Amino acid sequence: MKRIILISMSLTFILILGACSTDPSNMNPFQMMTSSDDRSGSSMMMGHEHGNISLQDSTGENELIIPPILKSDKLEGNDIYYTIEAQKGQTEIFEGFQTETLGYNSTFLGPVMKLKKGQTAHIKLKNSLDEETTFHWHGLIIAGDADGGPHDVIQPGEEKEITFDVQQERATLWFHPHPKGKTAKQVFEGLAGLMYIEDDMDDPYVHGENDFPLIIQDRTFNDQKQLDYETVKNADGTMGETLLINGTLHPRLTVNKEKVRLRLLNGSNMRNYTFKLSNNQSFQQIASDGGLLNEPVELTDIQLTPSERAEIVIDFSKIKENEDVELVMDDGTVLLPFKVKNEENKVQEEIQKPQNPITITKEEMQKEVSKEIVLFGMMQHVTINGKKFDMNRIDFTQKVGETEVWEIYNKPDMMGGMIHPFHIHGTQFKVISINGEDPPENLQGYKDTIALDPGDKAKIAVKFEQEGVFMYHCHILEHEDNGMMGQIKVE
Ligand SMILES: [Cu+2]
Repeated sequence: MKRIILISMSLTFILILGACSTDPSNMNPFQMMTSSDDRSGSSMMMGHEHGNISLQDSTGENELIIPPILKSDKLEGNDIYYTIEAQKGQTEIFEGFQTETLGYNSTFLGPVMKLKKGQTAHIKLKNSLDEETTFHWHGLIIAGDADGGPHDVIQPGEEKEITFDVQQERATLWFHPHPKGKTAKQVFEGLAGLMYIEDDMDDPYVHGENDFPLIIQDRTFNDQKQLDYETVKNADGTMGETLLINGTLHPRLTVNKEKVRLRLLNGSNMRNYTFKLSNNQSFQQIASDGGLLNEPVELTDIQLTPSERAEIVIDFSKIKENEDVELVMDDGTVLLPFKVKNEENKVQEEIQKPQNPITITKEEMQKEVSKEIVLFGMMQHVTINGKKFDMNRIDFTQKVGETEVWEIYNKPDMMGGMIHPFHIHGTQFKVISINGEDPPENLQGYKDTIALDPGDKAKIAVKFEQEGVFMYHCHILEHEDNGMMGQIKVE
């Protein structure tokens, strides 16, 4: 194993050297090698061993911070008004230290914005940063001009209002910046918030009581406990040794002996997580990126790549007295110890299914492939269909309301390659097959991101409900910033 790593590292080195001699804008290869040495730990990637930093266990000394629900500015019938402000600030992540951070309506991360199917949302976007940014609604079905892609830049000190109809089923979505070449840095520094789409159906879970969002991120802090992105960045995705959940260092979560819903969001720049419970207890996945699955799926572990979400329900009434249970990674890294209160077991109703969960039909999923996407490369040399992102080039077109079948291929490179999470803006798609096989049950719901292992070929059924220019890209944020992105014009 060690030899393979050595060979793979020297190959990386040769590749980097070769690359740098042709492209003077690349990072200094020695800098890259030194910033990535002594990085080890569980294998998050296939092939590329460099850049892998192991994550420190959570000691559980701090109770998890629960993001507040954002108060609307106004609610008039079906019209709801919100203000989202991107701002700079200082946050006490480490006791006794002030860390320079970014946040939405706060100094770090952001609140939960709730929208209801059928509402018209009016969102005032304010940029109080000292750099340009955009406001992208990840997973939201929305027109291209309100989607917050790299075209929709808001300059420092400026504001803009967007209006859209909420037309999708209940789901856990999120929002983050998407400025060209700067997404990774701004997310790393703290810009990320949650958006819950709701409907009129009863939901037995209560935010902060037995319904908890978990924004899972890894970060590197310097000796002064600052986030110094320029020093720690990695062109294949920046990892850190410090785990933050909802911005909480060493989090723990106190729960009752009852069913608890966790809304997991992998908000990391590049790290993949396979989540499980330390006692190997199973849990139910009830929702994926785009909302509720047709049926809950019983699992003992679940992988989420950057930007993917899953809603899971854990039954804590099954925990024995004095049993320690933790949310862990597949390598045993402790992410979130649970403190189970020995209170009466509450009876909880099952969550109701949405009325109309299907918008892409089985027949539409039988169509021939009409778009082929090839993901390839590493570091600065990532491409889609052999090309780098060009804001002035439209790569594909598609008609509004028409379902097409896209084939996505993660083409291996000489070192094997790595997992690329492929994301499409402005829509929720269905996975038809992965390498010719039916997707696992928990990938049969609506998705906006699909993780592809090297060599994987997936077919997905994609329909856009709204017009405009939309991005599709790798959600390793540094790959996105390095041009692993294309544009589709929907008309
Ligand atoms: Cu990628």
